Amino acid sequence: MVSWVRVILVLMACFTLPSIVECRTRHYKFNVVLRNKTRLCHTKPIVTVNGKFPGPTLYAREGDNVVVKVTNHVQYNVTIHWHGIRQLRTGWYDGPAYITQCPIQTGQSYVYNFTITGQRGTLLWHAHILWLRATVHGAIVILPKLNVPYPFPKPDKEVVVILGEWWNSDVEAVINTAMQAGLAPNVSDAHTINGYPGPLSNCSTEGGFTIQVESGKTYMLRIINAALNEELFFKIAGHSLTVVEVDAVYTKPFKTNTVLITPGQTTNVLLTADQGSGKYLLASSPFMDTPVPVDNATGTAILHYTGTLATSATTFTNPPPVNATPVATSFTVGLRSLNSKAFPANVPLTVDHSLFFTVGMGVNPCSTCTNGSRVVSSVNNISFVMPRTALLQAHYFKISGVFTEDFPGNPLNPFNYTGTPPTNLQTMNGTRLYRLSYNSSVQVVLQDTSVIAPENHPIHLHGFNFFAVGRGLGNFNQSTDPANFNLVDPIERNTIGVPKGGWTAIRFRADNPGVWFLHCHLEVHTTWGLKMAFVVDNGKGPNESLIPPPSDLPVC
Ligand SMILES: *[C@@H]1O[C@H](CO)[C@@H](O)[C@H](O)[C@H]1NC(C)=O
Ligand SMILES: *[C@@H]1O[C@H](CO)[C@@H](O)[C@H](O)[C@H]1NC(C)=O
Ligand SMILES: *[C@@H]1O[C@H](CO)[C@@H](O)[C@H](O)[C@H]1NC(C)=O
Ligand SMILES: *[C@@H]1O[C@H](CO)[C@@H](O)[C@H](O)[C@H]1NC(C)=O
Ligand SMILES: *[C@@H]1O[C@H](CO)[C@@H](O)[C@H](O)[C@H]1NC(C)=O
Ligand SMILES: *[C@@H]1O[C@H](CO)[C@@H](O)[C@H](O)[C@H]1NC(C)=O
Ligand SMILES: *[C@@H]1O[C@H](CO)[C@@H](O)[C@H](O)[C@H]1NC(C)=O
Ligand SMILES: *[C@@H]1O[C@H](CO)[C@@H](O)[C@H](O)[C@H]1NC(C)=O
Ligand SMILES: *[C@@H]1O[C@H](CO)[C@@H](O)[C@H](O)[C@H]1NC(C)=O
Ligand SMILES: *[C@@H]1O[C@H](CO)[C@@H](O)[C@H](O)[C@H]1NC(C)=O
Ligand SMILES: *[C@@H]1O[C@H](CO)[C@@H](O)[C@H](O)[C@H]1NC(C)=O
Ligand SMILES: *[C@@H]1O[C@H](CO)[C@@H](O)[C@H](O)[C@H]1NC(C)=O
Ligand SMILES: [Cu+2]
Repeated sequence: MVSWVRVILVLMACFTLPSIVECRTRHYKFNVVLRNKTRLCHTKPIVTVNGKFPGPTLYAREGDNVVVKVTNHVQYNVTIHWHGIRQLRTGWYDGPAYITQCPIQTGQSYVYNFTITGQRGTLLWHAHILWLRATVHGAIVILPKLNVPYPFPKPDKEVVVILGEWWNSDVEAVINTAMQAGLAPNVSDAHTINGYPGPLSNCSTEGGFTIQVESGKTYMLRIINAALNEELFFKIAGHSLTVVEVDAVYTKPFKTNTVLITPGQTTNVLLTADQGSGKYLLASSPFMDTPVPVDNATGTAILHYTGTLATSATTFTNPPPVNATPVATSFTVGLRSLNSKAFPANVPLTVDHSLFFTVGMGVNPCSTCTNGSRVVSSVNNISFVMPRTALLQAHYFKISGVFTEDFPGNPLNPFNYTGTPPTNLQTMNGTRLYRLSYNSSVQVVLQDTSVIAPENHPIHLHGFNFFAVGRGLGNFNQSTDPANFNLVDPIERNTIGVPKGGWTAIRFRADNPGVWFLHCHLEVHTTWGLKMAFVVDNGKGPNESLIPPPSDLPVC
């Protein structure tokens, strides 16, 4: 009897929030459905998971097996990416369409099944096809293993804060129109916090997100940037924030008034409710230090002290100017890995593959486009062409003709990347991959170019965390810059902003066999071709090979 009660308790607990009961497997059902939502006084159908915007939070503990059955009830092809989850040997469940899987077509289902190994903190899940992630996204909360404390004082309460965007138009129409014209797409109409533009929106029927706090208590905000196209500043009037974790990696506590968070990044901050009472504005605003159009509306929410009258005035805060490079830089360079005994920073100290990738724009001819040309993006001058067969299947089943393994490790035609651009701005097209042997150590210098205009690019690597060992403005100099690398406690993460007109050096160990996407997390740049992939060989030992594909893997 007692054991049955326990079994029922375990099952109940494993379908809901993590509790005192230990779970090994957590099951979720994601139904992808259309729902009408109203924001900015404007109603339109959006693609959602389970009808929610943002979608449901996925809770797990480090070490758990997570099983999510995704069923597609909309007219679009769908895939879901578990952004930042290592997916050790389970690349079939990573999610980017045509990279690790064919899409889940209308009426079909696919069961994602992965184990969370060596990670704890906040990540996000999102659609990884078309521009669906504008509305198909949600939080992944990975608690430490049972009875393992945080390496900082336990907060009294935790709150998920998802920063996003809202378009009054259909997002697929926005990008399709832009691609036909060969021009930049429209920017969003509002920034949102947990789905709402907030109390400053001029639409009186708008709700907004409110965090209720009690004076003297400490809160942990799990902040996620789920926006498509904009890096964001986040701040709270009258309160400072202490960063303790980014991209599910603990950091040295870092106190700041303003957080910078790029699309795809996550940041846990501690907030002490150190004011006696009142209402304080939370603000989410864009960071863009290149003069291109941005949605400059500020997304807002309210920090509300218990006992404060709803009618009392809100303390406001001015967001940094949109081009506040110094604010962005001081945040970025202030972050360090915790690098404690329990959570060491295992930075590769030697380099087997030393790669240099330019990231930036290009212009290709297009006779049907508005201007006779189209804006494109590239890595090492190659605009990545999406295959029709998923790359991981092609790799595993040795299907030829889908990709080549000749992605150049260095630019074919070096130029002054941050000086006057070459006169010929055209790019090559190709589905080229770079091959890495198992467990080799890799350094990639990501160098922005000034083609069209220098711009900050948040680059995301699938399947790995990397260490951001160096950063600078201008052109990377191989003979002088490596001497200044931080190989002791550099920040470890899965997405990093390459500074405008500068470079960032990352290092990782290729200990995860499969095919792994690297791309700009500004969706417009990904669409334009700023993406490539690594193919990582199997190792020789046990547990060093990609697992066989599941029987329900979608086909193209
Ligand atoms: C959204 O609302 C419109 C107008 O009321 C209605 O025609 C449509 O069926 C609704 N769509 C969804 C997905 O609920
Ligand atoms: C108020 O909202 C309407 C409807 O979204 C919009 O057209 C208008 O520009 C907004 N005005 C201001 C001042 O934000
Ligand atoms: C998930 O994968 C594990 C390991 O491959 C396997 O044992 C388990 O049966 C799978 N679960 C589901 C629900 O497919
Ligand atoms: C883009 O914005 C312009 C100007 O606001 C608007 O007229 C147009 O309909 C928008 N295009 C799409 C595809 O939403
Ligand atoms: C926001 O952008 C619009 C259009 O790009 C511009 O007219 C307006 O001045 C900007 N507002 C601010 C506060 O920068
Ligand atoms: C069209 O091309 C010209 C010349 O390259 C450029 O100056 C202009 O900005 C382009 N127009 C748009 C809308 O991009
Ligand atoms: C590259 O261009 C920049 C900006 O014009 C210039 O300052 C720098 O000296 C150039 N570097 C080289 C190596 O020519
Ligand atoms: C990029 O490739 C195109 C097409 O082959 C070529 O015309 C152009 O010169 C290349 N640019 C650079 C910087 O390599
Ligand atoms: C790449 O494809 C575009 C069309 O998308 C074309 O305009 C361009 O010429 C192609 N470049 C090469 C080098 O083939
Ligand atoms: C990978 O390489 C590191 C550094 O050389 C080594 O410590 C580790 O044992 C290797 N792992 C495997 C699985 O070979
Ligand atoms: C790198 O720096 C050294 C020393 O300052 C300088 O001599 C060299 O020209 C630089 N190389 C490049 C490519 O800028
Ligand atoms: C969905 O994906 C399949 C497989 O790649 C493809 O054949 C089909 O055209 C796609 N459907 C849509 C609506 O894009
Ligand atoms: Cu970019």
